[in-house]
Amino acid sequence: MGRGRTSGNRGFVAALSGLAAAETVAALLRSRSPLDAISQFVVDHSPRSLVEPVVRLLKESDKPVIRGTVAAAVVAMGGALGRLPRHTKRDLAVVSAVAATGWWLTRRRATPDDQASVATAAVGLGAVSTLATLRSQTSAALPVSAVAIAGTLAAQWHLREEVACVGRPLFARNPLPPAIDGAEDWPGVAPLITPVDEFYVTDANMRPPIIDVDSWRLTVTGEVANELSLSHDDLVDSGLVEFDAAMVCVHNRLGWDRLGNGRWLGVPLTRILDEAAPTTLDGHLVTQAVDGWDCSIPLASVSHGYVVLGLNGRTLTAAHGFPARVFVPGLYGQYTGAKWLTCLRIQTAPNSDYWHARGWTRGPLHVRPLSRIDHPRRRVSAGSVQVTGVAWAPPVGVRAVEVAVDGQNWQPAELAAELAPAAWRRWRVHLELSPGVHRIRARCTAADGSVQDSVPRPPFPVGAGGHHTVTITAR
Ligand SMILES: Nc1nc2c(c(=O)[nH]1)N[C@H]1C(S)=C(S)[C@@H](COP(=O)(O)O)O[C@H]1N2
Ligand SMILES: [Mo]
Repeated sequence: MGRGRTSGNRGFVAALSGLAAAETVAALLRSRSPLDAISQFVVDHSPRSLVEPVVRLLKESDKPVIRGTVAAAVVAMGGALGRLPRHTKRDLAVVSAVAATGWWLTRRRATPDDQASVATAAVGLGAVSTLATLRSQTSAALPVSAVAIAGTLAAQWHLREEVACVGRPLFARNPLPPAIDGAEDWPGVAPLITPVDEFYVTDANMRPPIIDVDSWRLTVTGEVANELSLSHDDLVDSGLVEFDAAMVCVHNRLGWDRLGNGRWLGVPLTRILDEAAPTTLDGHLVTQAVDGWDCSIPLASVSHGYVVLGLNGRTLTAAHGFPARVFVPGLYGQYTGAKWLTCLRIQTAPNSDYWHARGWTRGPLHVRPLSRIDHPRRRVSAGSVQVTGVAWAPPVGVRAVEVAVDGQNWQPAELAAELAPAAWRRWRVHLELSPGVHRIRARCTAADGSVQDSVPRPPFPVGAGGHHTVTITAR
């Protein structure tokens, strides 16, 4: 009994310490850790039928949960191994197999600046093997576990700081006037420009790749007459254009905030493509990230797109694609271009994109007009109530928003000034609400006359549909 528990703990402690050592070393080397690499493998190999419910259930906390689950599984495996009778050769074989797998996984999707991951894997998993064979006693388990957990938390904290980094100021050739739409004092409505730290983050990466901007180049290649290799300074010096536009994730559900309205800084794609001189006109532009993630856009759809370098007056943060990304306003996020961009390739044949390979339709998938009720969401005092929200229909813009209470007729909402057709538009309506429970719905009409779809539907396969509806108790 006592012996069993002791050796069980030995396995736990060995696995925990190995993982912690790997996390800590990876954070110090600013590299991908084996834990992230295993989690990334899980993400990349999850079928769409699993991804959709996970995104729906966990929202923004999906990655910590995946990482935590993988860590728990590794530690549980260690515990199980430790529980078996001692057998040095077998333990060595198992630990070497785990190390080899970890080493292989850390090299998957590796970035040019990420070669240290090899060292990380070796060091981290070397620690596992050492610790696994250590004849650790129960009394040693507690302090070792404590140190392991502290190391891991410190490493996570270190990387969080890195990801949250605020960019340096960037300036546009055509600075826009201050973003004001007259809705500044409307209650509860989202800000006109979404602050960077509130701007949703969606990607298929466990962590943003860390990129050395001095050696970073954007190459333009494929079916072009002039191949290009542009540095960050080349792009900045070519004159940045400022533009306002909403970016929307196809996973955004009714009432969710998986979209943001940004004031972006970028170089028009047409300017770059004109210089490269494509030799085909009906080809595809493959936008590729440093880690191989890709998304292609038919050349016919890129005319109002940008290579974006900045958001809200500063360089992009790591989470939002530093140093550069492609953004074509009006296309859903997963069809709009790669963050952490490194290559633009013109092809005649379509590409098998990351999401296309996982069962999503081939792009371009256009953002469907939608409106969201921001305020109130639950309770109000009965009487006169201001209902506020945002509506979007990029790139054409919002023509009208209407609201219906308790299944009655649609009534027009007041629209705030339009910042840009591709931006979101704030709206409000004054209602008289009697005490009781009320259901309020909103719908948007785009400038091209298309009306928000009334049929409720999930994000797959063309983006969410239906009317955002809130149930309000007025007292
Ligand atoms: N390299 C890369 N680019 C990417 C993605 C990704 O997973 N990898 N996700 C796309 C998706 S699904 C969306 S919604 C937007 C999100 O951009 P944001 O995180 O800056 O809001 O980036 C797009 N670009
Ligand atoms: Mo997305």
